[in-house]
Amino acid sequence: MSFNEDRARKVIEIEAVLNEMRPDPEGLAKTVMKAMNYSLMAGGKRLRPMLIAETYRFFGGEDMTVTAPFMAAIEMIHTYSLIHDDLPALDNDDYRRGRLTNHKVFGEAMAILAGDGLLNYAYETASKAFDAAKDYETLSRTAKAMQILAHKPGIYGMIGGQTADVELEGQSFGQDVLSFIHENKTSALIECSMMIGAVLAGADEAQIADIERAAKLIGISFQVQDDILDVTGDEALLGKPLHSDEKNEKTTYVTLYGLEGAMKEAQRLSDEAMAILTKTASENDRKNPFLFELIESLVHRDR
Ligand code: GRG
Repeated sequence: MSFNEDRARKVIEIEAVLNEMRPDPEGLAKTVMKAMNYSLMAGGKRLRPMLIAETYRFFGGEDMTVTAPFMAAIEMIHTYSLIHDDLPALDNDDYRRGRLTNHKVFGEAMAILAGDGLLNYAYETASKAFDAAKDYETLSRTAKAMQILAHKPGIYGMIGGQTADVELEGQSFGQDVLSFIHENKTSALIECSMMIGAVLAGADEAQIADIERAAKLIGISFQVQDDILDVTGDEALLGKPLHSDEKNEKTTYVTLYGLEGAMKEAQRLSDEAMAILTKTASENDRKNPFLFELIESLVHRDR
């Protein structure tokens, strides 16, 4: 099976998990649940749940019932961030994942609630992992994974990065501020995903620290490529309009380094991440070729 076929099969498996764990619209609050499902089930690369599963496999994890609640939870958190990011008060975008944005379909108030609902339901969903845990060791790993899931998307992670991004819109700034924004706004969820996969598989502290460093680099490389695609991408493939950064007067890797400089930087960051993972793999006799191919594919992605 080719890498692309394997990846497509894994996306289908992740969507089955999401379908099972998403809310079932009912009662007087059913509109918010429909709005949550509208964006959650709208496609997307499913990168973050895939990174949980593949990092778990990298460290020898085999029982996918352990990872499933966290895989659904991280995609819910990611989807909430996209819904809120598209709102008129933030990027004010009309299309996402090839569909009208949440507020365009359900109205602004319901889109805010759908984002809030996904964020909260993510933790309700992840906490189901405690019910499935069969022994003390799994309970303890689940507790550690919950701590990471609480920390990385919050004020010391994604929300922190988004705060700087919003506050500095329209201003020019340098590499240090841009790094802060990317390391938090984008890398934090990639770190969260890979660290949760490692923790659930029983990785030790040194291995988790290695994964955190590699994931940070992968996240920044991913964001650099996002900046590039916002200028050079294909709207139909991306499922959202181009030139959103220019419209919002954002400083990006492309505005700072030019297109060619940004492309080189994306590859350099990804290579550095791969070197850490290769070292971790050889020192600990670990392997997962799919994880390496997935990371390499992100630098060359067109969506
Ligand atoms: C609370 C008002 C409020 C806002 C918070 C934190 C936040 C909203 C937004 C930041 C999220 C954001 C847009 C980060 C950029 C990361 C990024 C490149 C997202 C796109 O991820 P992909 O390409 O998307 O994996 P798909 O659709 O494939 O899942």
